[in-house]
Parts: sequence; C-alpha cells; structure tokens
Amino acid sequence: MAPPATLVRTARCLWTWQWLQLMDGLGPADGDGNYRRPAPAFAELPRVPHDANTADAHVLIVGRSCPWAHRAWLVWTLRQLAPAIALVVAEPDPAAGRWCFSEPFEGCRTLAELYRSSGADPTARATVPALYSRSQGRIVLNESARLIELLNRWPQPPTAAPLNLEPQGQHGATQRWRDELQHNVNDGVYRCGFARNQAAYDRAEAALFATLRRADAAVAQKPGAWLSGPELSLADVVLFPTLIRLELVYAPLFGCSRVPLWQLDGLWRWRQRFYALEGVAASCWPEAWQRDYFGALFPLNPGGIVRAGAPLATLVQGRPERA
Ligand SMILES: N[C@@H](CCC(=O)N[C@@H](CS)C(=O)NCC(=O)O)C(=O)O
Repeated sequence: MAPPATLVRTARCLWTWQWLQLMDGLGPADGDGNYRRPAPAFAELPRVPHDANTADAHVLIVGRSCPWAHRAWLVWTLRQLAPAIALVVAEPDPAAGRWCFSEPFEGCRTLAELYRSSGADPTARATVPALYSRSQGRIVLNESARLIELLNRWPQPPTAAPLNLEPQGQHGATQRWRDELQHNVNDGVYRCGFARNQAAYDRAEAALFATLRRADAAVAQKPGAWLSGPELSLADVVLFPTLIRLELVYAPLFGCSRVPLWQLDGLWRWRQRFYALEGVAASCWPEAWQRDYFGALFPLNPGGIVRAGAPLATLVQGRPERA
C-alpha cells in the first residue's frame, strides 16, 4: 500500500531541511543559492624561495581526485620539477571528511594537523593542494591559482626540458582564459553540483556550456593550437582537470551533461592532445575520481553508489571517422 500523502509531504519537508543542513557542511552558498568557495588559509603568492633547488626542501601535497590539486600536479609534471619538489599524495577519509597521510608527514597523520601546526586558523578548511616548506616548517601556499604561477616560476632542474607556461605574446589571452575558466568552468561545475535551487543551477550550467563552446571555437580555429595561442599555457593546464573528469563525475553527479564533449570536436581533440603530453596520463586516476566523488559527497549521493562510466581510454582516443 502506498504511504499516505501527508506522510510523504512531511518526509519530503524533513529531508529537504536536512539536505540544506548537509549542503551547508559541503560548501557555503550566497543568499541566491549560488555555491561560494571558501577562502583559502595560505593564499598569498610567496617569492621563489632561496632553497628552491635543494632536493626535498619543498613538498607538494595533492589528492588524486581533486581538480585543484591536479592543476598543480600537472605543472609539477610538465616542468619536470620532481628532483626539486617532492610529491606527497594524501588519501581521503570520506567517513570523517578529511585528508590523511598514509605515512605520518612531519609528525602529522592528517592534513588538518599539518594546517594547525602551520599556524592556520582552527576553522580553516584543510585543503589540497598545499606546498610545504621543510626549512620554514609550514605550509607556504594552498591556493591552486597562485600555486601554478609559483611552480611555473620555479627554477627547473638542469635535466628538464625548458618550459614556460606563461609564454610571451600570449600573456593577455592566457590571463583572460584563466579568469573565465576559473569562474565558469573549474568552479562552474561545483556551482552546478552544489547549487541550492533551480535558478542557481540554471545560471551555473548556462555559463559552463557557454564558456566550453567558446573554448571549443578557440581551439578548433587553428589545428594544433592551444587555448591561448600556439604555445601550451596555464590556460590549458587549468581547463584539463575539469574536462577530463566531465563524463566520469561532473556529468552524472553535478548535472553537467547538456552537451557531450564528443560534440565539441575542437575540445575533444584538444583533450586528447593534452592527455598525450608526457607524464599527464600518470596524473589521471579515474577510479579514484569516481570512488571519491560518488563516495564522499553524501548530500548529492546518499546511497553512495558509484555510477559506471566509460573507460578513460575511450575518452582520450580519436573518434572513428564515419563511413
Ligand atoms: N582554494 C583551493 C580549493 C581547493 C579545494 O577545494 N580542495 C578540496 C578538494 S577538491 C579539499 O581539499 N577539500 C577539503 C575540505 O574542504 O575540507 C584551491 O584552489 O587550491
């Protein structure tokens, strides 16, 4: 027998109320229901330190599923900074909603402990990515937009192939793309997924696909070109972590599925080319993305069921030409 309508109505009211409480824990929203990313604890861009070339003096702390960490991981990879900066991959603890170290790091078991020992406000969120300085004994930067700039200025080891991701002559275009992508795409997918009401979702979703269409047109214009011009730049670096997660997590979980990426041929090919760059594939962890997003974002997926997705290999290979 179907439950009485009043019971259904009451249950829906209670569930909605509870959902809003849980969403507050996941991410704050403004008065219109738009998701608002919390301010980072160590946001100021430091100078390149005097011990930048000392092996292991600095540690880049990342998490496999985090797109903000992924952009820093990509600059570290592409500029071949491993001899100068060590990489530590933190593991998620979805039950407690925190990042942990599989081996104690500087005496800390959790990232939150490292934040506290670095002098962060006790209410600050302990997020990845974070750059830790062993000589200063603290986290020196945890804002990915600044971190990729710092890593791009970091002196490359003598063995590395020289690479500047802020190429002369593309500076204006790179910056314009970065600003637009940060709001409409990188944060945009979260603004879709974490929207508190229909209007907030509609705004975020429209802006997301408008920018993706513009990016598609930009890379489709000249074959082999990158987003802000002929050379690879930080604009490409920030677009990739969001686009590579699109089909596997953002479309099914955050509602970002209006246009499948294969319909944006320029971006489809651009993603293939970026994925093929040396070291990029090793920074991609599709199983971890799916497990962490579907498992950790309880208010969006209370059953914790991980949705099946296309194997990553099928998303980064060329489409067969139609006969
Ligand atoms: N402002 C940060 C945001 C990074 C961020 O939100 N990281 C998430 C993972 S994708 C995190 O560590 N969240 C843990 C928490 O909020 O407690 C950046 O861009 O670097």
